[in-house]
Amino acid sequence: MNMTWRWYGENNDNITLDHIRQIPGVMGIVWSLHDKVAGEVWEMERIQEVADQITSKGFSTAVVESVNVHDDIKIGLPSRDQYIDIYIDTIRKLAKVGVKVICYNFMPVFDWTRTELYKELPDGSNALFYEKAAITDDPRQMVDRILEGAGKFTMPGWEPERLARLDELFAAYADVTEDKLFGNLKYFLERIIPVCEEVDIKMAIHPDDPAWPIFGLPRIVRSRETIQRILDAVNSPYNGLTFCTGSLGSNPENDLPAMIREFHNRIHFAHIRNVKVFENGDFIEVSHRGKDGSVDVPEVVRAYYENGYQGYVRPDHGRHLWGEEKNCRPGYGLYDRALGVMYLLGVWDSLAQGKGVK
Ligand code: CS2
Ligand code: MN
Repeated sequence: MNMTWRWYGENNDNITLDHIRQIPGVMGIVWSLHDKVAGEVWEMERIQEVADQITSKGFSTAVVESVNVHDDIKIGLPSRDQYIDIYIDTIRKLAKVGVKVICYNFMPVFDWTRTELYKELPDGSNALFYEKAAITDDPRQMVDRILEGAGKFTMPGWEPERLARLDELFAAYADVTEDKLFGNLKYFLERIIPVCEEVDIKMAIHPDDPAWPIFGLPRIVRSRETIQRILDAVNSPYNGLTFCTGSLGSNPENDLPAMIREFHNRIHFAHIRNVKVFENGDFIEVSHRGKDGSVDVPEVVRAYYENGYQGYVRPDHGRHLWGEEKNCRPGYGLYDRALGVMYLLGVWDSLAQGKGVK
């Protein structure tokens, strides 16, 4: 288990590399060029600059999250080829600074979707919340609420310029069915995976969050069956997964430890977080501790441990604690994620010492 931490870059995150150095066990930084919108060229100098910042503090640069996929690729427009060429160019450049895994998603229009960013938990902390009944037919309401809550930071997938064109985007996806979206993913993978094999970078698709279709948009990475279909579409270890227990765990039908046991050879990046799913299907993000939510986190870690998992791991979203929501990124505060690292390593270390932690 190679522990990492997602960092948004200098002047783009309230947490610094020096803070991260003080969290025990973190070996690598999960990074990106966050000012780049999907389809933009990543200049080598910019890549090198961030990679140098990271390595100068003793961290590995091995994981990039995300290189976002342009909507034209997901929609399957003729212009997709030019955007795939740019994607390939970025893959090749990232290989030069030691990148081994690229996390990406193939969700139409939105990345993760929530109805509230600061929902209070019984202990007085607050966290990202999804209320099924608050998702109406009109996504505009939700978008405005999220953008307002994000404060000074631009969140990946929630770029205001892009979301200003919401109607246009929805219209472009109008005839993109689940099968068509899957076909477009396959087309994309067939072009990029040979390059990944050549430069030794593993692609790791992130599941849809939440794990069901919303606003009539298809979602194709949401269950055991849909994941199997993607892995089979291009059957190479370089076509792999980011296994996010928070995203997949939003649907209690997903048996997460069983899926890890089944797919571990193709999991290159593990996002571990906990969600509490209510009977009506609403869910809220909670601490990483298994007992606090619906995800059996110790069993998740055990499934990795027992399969000799050596890939990258990070705590995913955390709650906002001790008032930090005033200046941190939603879901990406310091405290709960640091507690998460320690919890995950605690479970792992106990297993490694043969003590079992049922
Ligand atoms: C994050 C995602 O919320 C999450 O689980 O890990 O937003 C993730 O960064 C993207 O979907 C990857 O492209
Ligand atoms: Mn995730």
